[in-house]
Amino acid sequence: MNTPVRLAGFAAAVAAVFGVALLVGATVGPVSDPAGSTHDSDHSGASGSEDSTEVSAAEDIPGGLMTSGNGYSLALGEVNLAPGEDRELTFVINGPGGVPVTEYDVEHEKELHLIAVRRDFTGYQHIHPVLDENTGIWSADVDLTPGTWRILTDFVPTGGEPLTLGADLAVGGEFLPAAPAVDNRIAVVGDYEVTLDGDLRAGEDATLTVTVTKDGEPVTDLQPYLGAYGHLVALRAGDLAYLHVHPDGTPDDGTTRPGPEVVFHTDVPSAGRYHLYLDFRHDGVVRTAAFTLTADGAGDAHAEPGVPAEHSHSGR
Ligand SMILES: [Cu+2]
Repeated sequence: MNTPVRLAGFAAAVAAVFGVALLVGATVGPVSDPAGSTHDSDHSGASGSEDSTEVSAAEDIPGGLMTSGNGYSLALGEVNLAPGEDRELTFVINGPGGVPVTEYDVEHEKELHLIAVRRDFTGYQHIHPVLDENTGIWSADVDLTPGTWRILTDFVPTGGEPLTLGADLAVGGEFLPAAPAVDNRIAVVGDYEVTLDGDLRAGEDATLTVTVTKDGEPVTDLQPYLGAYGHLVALRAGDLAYLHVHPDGTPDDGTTRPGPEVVFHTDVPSAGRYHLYLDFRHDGVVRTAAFTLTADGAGDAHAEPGVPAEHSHSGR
């Protein structure tokens, strides 16, 4: 019962902080009324408008930025890991009422996708932890270098909405933060060279095409991985927001070719730099190609309240 109220308040707070006009639909007009927004509790009794409010509020915030959302929370077993090689990472997803979730829907062939990315983007792992269905405890072996990592969990609790929750994890040891990234459209992974074509523009649908070659020859026999010929993750520099990327076509649709090109669709919310990680499978091995792209456009509408958007460009 509290969730819709809390989300409505949160949505209003976001609107107030960022000056964003939330697309919450006509039924929730009072949210955009500054006078009554943050304390408006009328929605809790207005059955029928609650669902649209919840969904819209969730859609306006990119995934992975929050540790708790929609009544679910990510709780890491340890938030500081000692230096060493392999480590076991454990966590639970607590659901409504604080009870660990034990049932998940399968999405992209797995019940939960875990992305571990070092905050300076020098490390990335996409792994699939194992669930103890009795306790709700997930566990995975990770091999993380020293530094601060973001752990992102992408899942669908059975009966709930798709959700990506994130939490920081510190790994002990000496480390040197990497220099800021530069744009990079060509990734070399062993004998493979992968190029990325297409441009990102804030708030607009983008088509990204990756082309895989091995020893200079186009690869035409990519193997399915997670229900597609590639799996692409996009993370926003600065806050590591986790953005949805959809593959164009599936291996069994009769038209999608197994390389050398794989096409994806995405929609980034703001201008600025993004890090993209492509997992692809060939000769039975999954490899990861990393790219960096800068989105242009007027997507930095999240300027300070009352400050004209032009002012945010004064440093350029
Ligand atoms: Cu996965």
